[in-house]
Amino acid sequence: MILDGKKIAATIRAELREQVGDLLSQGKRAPKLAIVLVGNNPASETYVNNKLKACAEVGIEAVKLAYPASITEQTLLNEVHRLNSDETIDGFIVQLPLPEHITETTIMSAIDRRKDVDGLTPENVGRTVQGLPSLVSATPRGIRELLSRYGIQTEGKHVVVIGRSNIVGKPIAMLLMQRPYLSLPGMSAASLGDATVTICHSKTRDLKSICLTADIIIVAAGSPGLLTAEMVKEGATIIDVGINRVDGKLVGDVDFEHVAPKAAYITPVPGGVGPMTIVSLLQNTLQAYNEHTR
Ligand code: BQF
Repeated sequence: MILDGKKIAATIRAELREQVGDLLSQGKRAPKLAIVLVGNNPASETYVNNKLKACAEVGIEAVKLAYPASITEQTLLNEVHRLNSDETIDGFIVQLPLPEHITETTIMSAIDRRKDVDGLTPENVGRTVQGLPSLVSATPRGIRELLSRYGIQTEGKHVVVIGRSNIVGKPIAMLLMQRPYLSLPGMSAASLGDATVTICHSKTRDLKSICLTADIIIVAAGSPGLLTAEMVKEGATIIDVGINRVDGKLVGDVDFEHVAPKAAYITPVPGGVGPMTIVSLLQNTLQAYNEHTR
């Protein structure tokens, strides 16, 4: 069965639109997101446009703040500080990747955790790991929401995560391992967690044997066709986080054609995790608004 992220994301946007509508009819202002974009990477521009369009659909105000690739780290830091203290902005993101001369962790660390709707500050990552209320990184939040809405349980399951990034691999592993009662606000119905998680990466030996023991495989490696059918147990659930352009086509990290027949559930690319990532950003923005607007 295909996990239809595009459809679930549309459902969640409709829910968010209602929630924002309720705020407005109570005489409150709309939530507002700012997106900082540095340089002119075409993929980043597409992602930012996806975010702006999704905000417009649910009634979240959004502004794009574009800067040349030549911006200094200090000027960008000043911009982050300005956004931290701008009371009209509920949350903001700095679109990644940043140009080589800017250190991403320096910028992320400067963001006020209450406005960190990408969930990438050390404070939010730490709070997420400790099971404290936090803003959760958008892709992991989206994956959890997708599993939850399809009623896919994780308790006692072996989850193999391929990829150890701060944005996807590390946080999704932590979240699915966590005791669910420590789980975070804004989550729907089924609580996810209590999984046994193995994190694999480019230096992992015998990835195939490890994957063959997995009930759920989450692939976030950025390597097209990495997960093949011979690595997958019959009836496994496959979550493909990869976004690669091959011959002008968008493909994931999974050899979808051959893996899909063995999988109980599988996400497509496009239309799987990607749309869930976008909608999670909107959920995080509404969460930031609700937690800090009186
Ligand atoms: C879809 C991203 C790598 C590096 C930085 C929908 C998106 C993608 C695909 C999207 C991504 C990937 C985003 C689909 C945002 C996800 O239909 O499959 C939406 O816009 N994404 C990003 O902001 O930065 C990235 C991937």
